[in-house]
Amino acid sequence: MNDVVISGTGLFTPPNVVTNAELVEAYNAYADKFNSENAKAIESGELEAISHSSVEFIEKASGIKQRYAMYKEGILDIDRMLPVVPRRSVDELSISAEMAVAAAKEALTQAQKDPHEIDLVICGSSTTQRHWPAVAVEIQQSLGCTGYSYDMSIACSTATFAISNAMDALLSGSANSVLVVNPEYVTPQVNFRDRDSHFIFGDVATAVVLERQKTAAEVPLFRILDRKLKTVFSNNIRTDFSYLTRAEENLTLERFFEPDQWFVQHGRKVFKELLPLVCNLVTSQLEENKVEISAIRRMWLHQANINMNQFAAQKLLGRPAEDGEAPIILDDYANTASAGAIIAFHKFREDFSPGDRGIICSFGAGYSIGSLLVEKL
Ligand code: CO8
Repeated sequence: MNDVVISGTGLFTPPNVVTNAELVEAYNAYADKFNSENAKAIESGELEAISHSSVEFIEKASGIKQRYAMYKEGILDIDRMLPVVPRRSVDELSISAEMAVAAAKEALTQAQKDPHEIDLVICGSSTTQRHWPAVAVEIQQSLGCTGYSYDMSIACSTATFAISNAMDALLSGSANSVLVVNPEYVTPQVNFRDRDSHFIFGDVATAVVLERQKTAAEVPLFRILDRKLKTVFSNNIRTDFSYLTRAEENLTLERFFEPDQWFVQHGRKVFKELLPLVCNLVTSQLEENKVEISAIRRMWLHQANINMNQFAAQKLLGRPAEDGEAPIILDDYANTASAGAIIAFHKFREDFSPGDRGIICSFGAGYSIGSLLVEKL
């Protein structure tokens, strides 16, 4: 029998808050400056004027009220609109590792596990700090974990896909206790000059400890009854930022700041195309496991957009979700890529009783969808 359990979760919240009002004020000042500096070209029709952003739009269209940032300085400076990220020496912990280690410590404490009992660390993130050495190995060393570790990425579904990998390792016997960490240091990849997306993301890190029930301490446990993964190619959420940019012909510094080097999406298309895929996947997962939707107490959904979550929950339940059935953390954290569903699970599960079931479901770029059917033991 599959006896893989989640025995602990952790959350690291960065120290700085950036509100919608602050972001919009900076964006609008940038737009005014751009429009006045390009007045002639705009008047002649050569360039289009940039419209203002609005706090009301952001909250209504996304449900986001604020986000957290590891480094706030620079984000609101209209001549920069990027965090000022201090360069760290190779002897210091990298930013992603620092965030992950903080979340991991909470998850390990919850699971009552010593770091040396962890023999696999999977670091999953949409925004990998570097390619090698794997950040997971750095985290493994910093915590004092044994065994092996690796990095992986499948955008917003990275956490659920990483948990699925952890299950494979536990069930095959290649690991006995797994730490999955998701440091999402996303603000440096956000184009704060883009009206459609300047408000979407925030920084955070989450962590999950997984093991087999027989090794777990007497702590609240969630058994993973089933996991289901799916990917379908789409260009609607994309970044072309890569080491290849540096090797392009006719390279200039400006090239690194062109639109395709940032996060880019066609939000409406994503909304329309991804939701049916998500609902079909969860519905078929429940059918395959002979679980009625009425037996699902909570859905910890990916946190990209409040309207999207309400739509998905209503479609699956056949009625609007009631309080607590599909909790939202977007207002506080914004979209934190792969960490969103795990933040919701971390914050909203204490009221579960033995036998209660829920779904942790992520969805995002790729497209990628990962759904975990869990039961409180
Ligand atoms: N202020 C005021 N008005 C605005 C603004 C703004 N900031 N932005 C757009 N508008 C205007 C538009 O111009 C448009 O005006 P008009 O009707 O006159 O043309 C109007 O508002 C409506 O625009 P939209 O149709 O685009 O607005 P929507 O209601 O669709 O909301 C959203 C836009 C919020 C983007 C919405 O479409 C959405 O959230 N869609 C789902 C997106 C999604 O789930 N994406 C997943 C992304 S996460 C992921 O997988 C990425 C992982 C990688 C992470 C990397 C991190 C950097």
